[in-house]
Amino acid sequence: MEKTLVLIKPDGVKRNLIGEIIARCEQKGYSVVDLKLTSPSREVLAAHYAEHEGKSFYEPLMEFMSSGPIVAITLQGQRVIEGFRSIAGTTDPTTAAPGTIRGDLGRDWGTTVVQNLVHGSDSPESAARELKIWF
Ligand code: IDP
Ligand code: MG
Repeated sequence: MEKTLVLIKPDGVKRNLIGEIIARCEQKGYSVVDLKLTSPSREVLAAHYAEHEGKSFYEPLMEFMSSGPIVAITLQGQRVIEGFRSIAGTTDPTTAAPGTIRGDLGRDWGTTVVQNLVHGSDSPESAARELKIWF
């Protein structure tokens, strides 16, 4: 069965949205098969966001992702990679569709890096790579 990495980013944990976000995954029909609250090292974050190294928002992103604990989840189900991206919504929470996690629960807080509550792997290759980094 397909698995994806979901992260509840530090903004989601600080805003006490862990339950709400997991509930949306479960209500969709996906199963949490592994879960931990973790404060990742710089090495873990650098590996996770290797594709963004050198971009203007890279350092703010690393700082943001180090600003508090993260919930890491292995989520399972048929087509869960695509399905979680769909319920998460697009990257920018201001314009993410209502009904999505980012669209309903997120907004622009005036920060350099977009704070958008969750991460979800974007392909089978990313999911395999990222799950190995976090679990
Ligand atoms: P995704 O999380 O929707 O897959 P990515 O392009 O992989 O988006 O970017 C990773 C994270 O970096 C985003 O979730 C967001 O927090 C941040 N980010 C992406 N693009 C920008 C940008 O243009 N400005 C500021 N922050 C960004
Ligand atoms: Mg991404």
